[in-house]
Amino acid sequence: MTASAAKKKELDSLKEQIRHHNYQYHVLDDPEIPDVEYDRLMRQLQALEQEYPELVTDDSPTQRVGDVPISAFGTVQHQVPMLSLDNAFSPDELREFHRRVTQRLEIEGEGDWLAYAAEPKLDGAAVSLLYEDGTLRRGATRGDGTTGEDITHNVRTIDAVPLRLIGQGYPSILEVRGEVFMPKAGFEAYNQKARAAGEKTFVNPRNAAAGSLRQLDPKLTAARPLDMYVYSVGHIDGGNLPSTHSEVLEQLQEWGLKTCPERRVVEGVEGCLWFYEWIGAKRDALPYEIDGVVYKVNDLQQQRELGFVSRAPRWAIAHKFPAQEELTTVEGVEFQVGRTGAVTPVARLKPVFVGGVTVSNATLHNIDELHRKDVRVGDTVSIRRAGDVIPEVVGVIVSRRRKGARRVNLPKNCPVCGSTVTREADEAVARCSGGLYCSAQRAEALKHFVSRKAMDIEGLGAKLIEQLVANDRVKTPADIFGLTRDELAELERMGAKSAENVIRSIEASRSTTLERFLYALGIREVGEATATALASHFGKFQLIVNASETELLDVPDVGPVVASRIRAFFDEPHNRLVIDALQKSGVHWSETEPEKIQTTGPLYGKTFVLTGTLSGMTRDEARQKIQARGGKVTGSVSKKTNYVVYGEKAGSKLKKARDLHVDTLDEKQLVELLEN
Ligand code: 5U1
Repeated sequence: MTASAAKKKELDSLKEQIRHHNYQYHVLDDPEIPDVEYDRLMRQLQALEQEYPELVTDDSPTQRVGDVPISAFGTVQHQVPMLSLDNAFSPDELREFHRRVTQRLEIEGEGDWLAYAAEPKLDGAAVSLLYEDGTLRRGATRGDGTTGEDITHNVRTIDAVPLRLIGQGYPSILEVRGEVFMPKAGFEAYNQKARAAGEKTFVNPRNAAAGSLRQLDPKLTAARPLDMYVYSVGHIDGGNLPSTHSEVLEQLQEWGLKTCPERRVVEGVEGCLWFYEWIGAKRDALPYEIDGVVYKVNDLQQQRELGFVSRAPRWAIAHKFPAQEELTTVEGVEFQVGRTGAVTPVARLKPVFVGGVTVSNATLHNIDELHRKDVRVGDTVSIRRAGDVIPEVVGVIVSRRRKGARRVNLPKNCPVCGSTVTREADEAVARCSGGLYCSAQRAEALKHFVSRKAMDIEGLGAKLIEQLVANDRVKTPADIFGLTRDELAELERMGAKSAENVIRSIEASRSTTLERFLYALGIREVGEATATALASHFGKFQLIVNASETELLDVPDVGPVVASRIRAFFDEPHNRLVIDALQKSGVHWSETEPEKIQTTGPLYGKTFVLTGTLSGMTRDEARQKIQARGGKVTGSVSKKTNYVVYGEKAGSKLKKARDLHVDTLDEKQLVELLEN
């Protein structure tokens, strides 16, 4: 073999391996190797390709993101039209559809055995992918169903879209269709980042997907967290497919294309309705947004018999969920004050039924967002309520704006306590400077204090706290422990029995744990995990109160910002008074010895950061082992860090380690170091 033939062989083998791992990771959601190993393979391939540019092929895993933006989208003619779906909005409309199907197929009786393939209807953008001899040649939008736009450069950047099919037996021409979507987590994270940076947010995951695909620069698309499920086949040539829709999808999955895992074959209308209920119950927990379900006659021969009407097949229907977006009018904009003083604009709305509930308030997030969307009192706005997410104003229907619609500005003073509202230069959030003088902040702090994961005082709900704060009966958390049954019984919506129950919960909450107590204090940036880490590191409350920022940085998960917030909290005399009062009123917990910080041992003087999931031990066990040998484990990577230990799905800390040239250890290397 010549040298270059040997290199080509090596290159092909690397590409094959990477394709296999892409499939395991993106399609089957079952990675076989850690991310770092995948990165190594990828880097090996890149290095080889750099050395032998003549061996770079279009379907190489390194060639997802092109260098050059395109100047305009070309058009694509769909050989087989991309159809749309008829909708059913009720079980009766679904029954009507089934009746039409059975009648056309000349099925006698109810046809309640007829097989339908049922799938979620994703809220994304329909896309066609064309494979020639297994290589992705073209990606296109649906357009008007006949003519779409060429978005090949962008679909190539989506990890779930294979640049080459795997396995065998695919037709020489295989065109598949499916939905490109932005998973909920990616959508929320993108919007949060955009909001904080004062940039435009996406109105919903569908726009996010469609907008991302319509970028001229593929680098922009590559930075968006897009995914794709395929759900049908368009044009094929030079090959055969199975005879039912469900088997076709299984076959596509075997060739490396990703299909929605939440799909079932069901029988008749009752089966379809079962699926609708089943997926509806799971809807909020699904990682992607759906707006209904799709039922398709499963047998492809029957599909052909049924045919089409205008642009929609007679063999499929979308059963829609109630709308998640609706129009209504803004009756006012008020500013709410949260636990940490954040002043948030909230639109008061003419009540509207959306996403299954009546909505009369919607968040506008912050004043910049309100101004960017230019929401005015009197405007007609689109409201979105998806799952258990707080309803939000998507945008204004400017064409319906009436004369005199009133603009809204950030108040100079807190609407609750009158203290000055301030805003730091680099923050989108404005805050009331009143601290615990502000009754709104007090009420929110108290609601947090009694909440389930904090002191867990059952029965002391939001309404009750608001009453107690309004009549100045409770000013600080310590006052809760002085409440009597009789005074509670006199409050609105309380009786002797409920008052008795609340008193009993207050009583029980006196005996708590150090981590719950720390969390209950509501220190900014100290969530449950940090409270637990502080408690197990220091063991004793007073040690935390007295800890310097440097000592706090020794706690895993505590970085400089968190350390300074903790220090500032305990430096505030007012907070110390409240803590004293709480302890005097009998709030107590058991304490432990602080974790031993060794001053000797083979790892003495070395600082470690742990990231990702380890397989042979938990991160906590790894921390204990390092500490037992004199090492220190901290939560954030800096130039002073000696080692970053990474497990699977390691994230930004590993990247930071590489950026700062900090040594990294995988689990095996850590074990070796511990054994030395
Ligand atoms: N899940 C799914 N969504 N969706 C959309 N299947 C599906 N099928 C479609 C469309 C437009 O059309 C086929 C019936 C061709």
